Amino acid sequence: MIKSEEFSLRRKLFIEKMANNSLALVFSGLGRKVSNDNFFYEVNRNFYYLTGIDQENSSLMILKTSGEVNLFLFIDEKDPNKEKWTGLRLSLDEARQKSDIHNVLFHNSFGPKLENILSSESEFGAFEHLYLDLEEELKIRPSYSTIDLKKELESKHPDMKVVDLHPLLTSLRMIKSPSEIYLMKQAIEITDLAFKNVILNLRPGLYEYNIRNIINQTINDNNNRRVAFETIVAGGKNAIILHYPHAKDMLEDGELVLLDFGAANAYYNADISRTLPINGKFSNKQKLIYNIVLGCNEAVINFIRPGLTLAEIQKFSVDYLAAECHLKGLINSRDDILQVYYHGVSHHLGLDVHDVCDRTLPLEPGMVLTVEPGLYFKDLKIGIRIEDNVLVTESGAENLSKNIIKKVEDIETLFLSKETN
Ligand SMILES: [Mn+2]
Repeated sequence: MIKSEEFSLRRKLFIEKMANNSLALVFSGLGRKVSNDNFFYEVNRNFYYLTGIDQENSSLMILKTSGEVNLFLFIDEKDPNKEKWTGLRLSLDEARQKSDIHNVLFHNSFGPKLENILSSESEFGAFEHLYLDLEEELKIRPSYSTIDLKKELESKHPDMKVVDLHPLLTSLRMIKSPSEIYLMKQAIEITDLAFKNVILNLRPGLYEYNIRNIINQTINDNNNRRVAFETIVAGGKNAIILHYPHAKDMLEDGELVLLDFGAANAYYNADISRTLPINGKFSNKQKLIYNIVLGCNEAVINFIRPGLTLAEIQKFSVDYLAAECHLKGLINSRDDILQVYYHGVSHHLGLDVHDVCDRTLPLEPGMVLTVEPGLYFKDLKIGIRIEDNVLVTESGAENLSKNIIKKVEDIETLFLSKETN
C-alpha cells in the first residue's frame, strides 16, 4: 500500500511544476458501458497517482495562486439505494484519510465551486492557466469528456489558457518511489508463482486457454489480485502474433508456447514474457533461436544505464539480433532483421503496463523498464520473446525479475524434475 503522505508529496511536486495563478482539474473518470447494464470501470491513473482514490466520478481541484495553494477533493454522495447494487461508497472521512486531502466535498458541489472560482468576483483572482487531463476516453459525465470541458471553458473564459497536464505529471510518474518499486516487485513475485504453475502443468494436448486459466487463477488466488492485462498464451505459429488474443488452440508436441503476462498489485504492474517447449525439451533449432533472444535480453540489461534514451536501447537490440541472426544463417542480410523482429525492446512500466513516458528524456535512476527482445519465424512456427522488468540504477540496471528462470538448462531441468517427482 502507498501511504497517504506519499500522495501529498506527489501533489507537492506536481504543484511546483504548475504555473502561478493556475488551476488543475483531474478526474477519476466513469465506468464505460460494455453492453446493457454491464459497465467497465478503470480509474484514470493520473487521478489515482495524485489522490490514492479509485472511486469513479471523483475529481481533484488544485488552485495555485500567488503564495497560496488550495486543494479540494470531490466524491459521490452516499446513496443507500445505489450502494445496494454496486457496493459501499467512501465517506468524506475515508476519502480524507486515503488521500491526505483535508477539503473533501460531495460531487454535487463541484460545478458551483468551479463556477465560483472562475467568476470575476472570485476571491482567488483571475486564472491564467487551467490544466486538464485531455483524453477523449476520459468521461466526466456520460458522453462528455475532458475535451468537451476544454471547449466549454475556452468559450466561457477566453483569457484562460486550457492546457494538457500530461507533460507535468509524466516526468514525475516516470521516476518510481521505493514503495512503487516494492509493489512492482511483489507483482513480479506473484507472476513467478503463476509461471511455476505453468511449468508444473504444461504438456502437449492441453489448450492455450488451459494454460491461461492456470496463470489467471494463480494470480487471482493470491489475495484476489488481477492480471495486469489480458494474458497471452500463444502456441507454435500463433506466437508470431505479438498480442495474440484468442488462446483457443491445442498445444502441440514439439512446438513452443509463448507466455506474456503479469500480475497487478495495487495498480502497479508486472509484464513478463517467457517461451517454453511444450514437451519440456527444446529442439536444436528452437534452442539456437532461443539463445539468440536470451543473449540479446541479457546484453540489453547489461547495456542499460542512466543517460541512454529508449531509441538507443532499441538500436542496440536491433543491431544485436541482426548480427546474430545473420551469423547463424537465419536471415540473408542484416537488413532483413525487421521481418523477424518487429516491436520495441522496452517500454516504461508502472501504473500503466505501457506506462507514460517522454521518449526524448534520457534514462534516470528510479525508472522501471521492460526488456523484451523477440524473434518470430512464421515458417518454422517459432515465436520467442523473453521479457524482464528492470530498474534503472545509478550505475546500470537491476533485473527485478531475475528469479523467473529463462536459461534453456534451467527450464529443461525443471520439466525433468517434474517427471521424476
Ligand atoms: Mn511488455
